[in-house]
Formats: sequence, structure tokens, C-alpha cells
Amino acid sequence: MASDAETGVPGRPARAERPASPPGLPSADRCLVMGVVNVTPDSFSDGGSWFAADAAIARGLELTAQGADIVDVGGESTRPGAQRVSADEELRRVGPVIKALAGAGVPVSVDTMRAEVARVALEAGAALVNDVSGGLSDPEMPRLVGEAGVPYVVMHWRGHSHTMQDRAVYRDVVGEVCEELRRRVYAVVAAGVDPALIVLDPGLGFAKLPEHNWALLTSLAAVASLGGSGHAFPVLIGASRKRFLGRLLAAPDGTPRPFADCDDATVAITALAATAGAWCARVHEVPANADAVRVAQAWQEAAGG
Ligand code: PMM
Repeated sequence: MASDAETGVPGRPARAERPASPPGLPSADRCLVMGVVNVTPDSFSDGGSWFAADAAIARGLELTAQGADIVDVGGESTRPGAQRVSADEELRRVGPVIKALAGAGVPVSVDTMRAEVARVALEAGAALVNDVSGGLSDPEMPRLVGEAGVPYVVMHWRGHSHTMQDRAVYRDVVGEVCEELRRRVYAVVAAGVDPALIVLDPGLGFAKLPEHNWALLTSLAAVASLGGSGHAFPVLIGASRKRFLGRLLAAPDGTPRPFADCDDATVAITALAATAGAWCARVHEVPANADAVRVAQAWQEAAGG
């Protein structure tokens, strides 16, 4: 069971409802929607669509107009098997996009595992660092985020994309993910990150088989409290267009549904996760997900929650 002392989060109230947004980010009485702009040629869900800076900027503005509360800009694909790009290339991809979107008043998140990229992104106006490695890939990242005093997404991660699916081995996936996230929270707090600025993410699809993703999605309260029953961190989920949805919706001959035809399933997960207390859903197509979080909000209000 996590306690104040264990999590380093003194005074964070125990509550069943959705935790508030970290300072500096949009807040609402509902689950937030994070729209994705992958400035990459090879992301598995939207690779190549927004690779040119102008296209990426236009897409970010479009997602915002469609109801995205935050726009997540990434320059490195994390699809299973992906090889890494250089920091220079990552910066070349995301720098102008973040600068333009933040300059237009869009709350921007930078999706990066590199402190150097995060530093330039924050200078360009990013409001949130989304680190899928939870500070494991670049040991400099937690210190940088701590000094910058910005919100930090700490995702569950077991290794880079080219090897991660070999690590999808669990006896008790919820317990192990909570324990591994708890260790990351200790580490990033020790490096100077304010616990009030931490957002947790179970890392759907990252060293996870479909059954692991479903177990985590149905245990969001456990993830939020790191396996305890008290303090709750905001939780971000990234189910959008992931392979486990394509497998769920496979054709009778077993052929997985193409990722771009999994948006309706993504919306269903957004509604369910929002009702279960998720703080934010990271999605590729915003309009129906923006509707779904409002349906979930009305549902919860009608249920008295
Ligand atoms: N998934 C992807 C990229 N970034 N960030 C967070 N916090 N959570 C996720 O689940 C996540 C992420 C990979 O998906 P994409 O390549 O389709 O964007």
C-alpha cells in the first residue's frame, strides 16, 4: 500500500474522483483530450501524414479547433521495432511545430525521451513533457523537468522499441506496473520533480500484450494510486489506434483491423476510461473523443459521482 512517505506526496488528498490537472495545464470537470501530432515518417498510426512542419502545424491547430485540450508533438516513432533517430533530427522535426503552436496559444506537450529535446521544446513554449520512458532513457530528463517546474508524464516503460515486446512478461501486470511506476516516481521526485506535477501513464502497448493492456485499463484507480488506496495521481491513457484494438476487431480469418479503422474502438475506450477516472486520453482523431468525454462527464454527474 502506498503512503505519503512512500510516494513522497504529502497532503495529496485521497479521493475517488478524477484528480485535478497539474498547475500550468488546462483543467475541466471532465477527462481532457490530448490530440496527437507525430512529426515522423514512420509512426505506426499516423506516420508520414504530418511530417512536413506546415502540415504538422495545421494539424495541431485543427485538433485544437476540434476540441483538443492539449496537443502532443513528437518527433520520434515509438512503434514496436522502431529504430531511434538522432537528437538533432528530432529537434529539427518538432522545434518549429512547437514554437508555432505554442505561439498560437495552444497548450503543447512534447513527446520525447531526451532532455536536450525537452529543453528546447520548453524554450519554444511547450507546457508539458511527455516522456514515454519515465526518465529511464535519459537520466538527465528528471533533473531538467524538475528545474523547469513543468508537468511531467511518467509512463511505464521497460526498454526501447526494438526490444520492448520481448519484455512483455508479467505474473501480475497491474502489481508490477504499479511497483515499477512507484520506483520511477521516487526517482524523479529525488531528482527534483514536484510530485504535484506528475502524471502517470500505464504505457499501453509498451512491453504489453493485449491482455496486459486490458488488465491495466480496467485497473486505472490502482495505477493512479500506485497500487495503494489513498493518494491519486492524474492518469493519462494512450490506447488510440493501438494494435490490441486491431486484434480485438480482427476479421474472421484473424487479420487484424487496420489501425485507421480502430477510431470507433478508441472512442469506446475513451468513454469507459473517462468514466473510470482517467485524467486525459491521448488520441489521433479528436472530435468523437471530445464528445465521448462529455458523455462520460454527464454520466458521472447523473450517477452522482
Ligand atoms: N503512445 C505512443 C506515443 N506516445 N505517450 C504517452 N504518454 N502514452 C502513450 O501511450 C503513448 C505516448 C505511441 O503511439 P503513436 O505512435 O500512435 O502516437
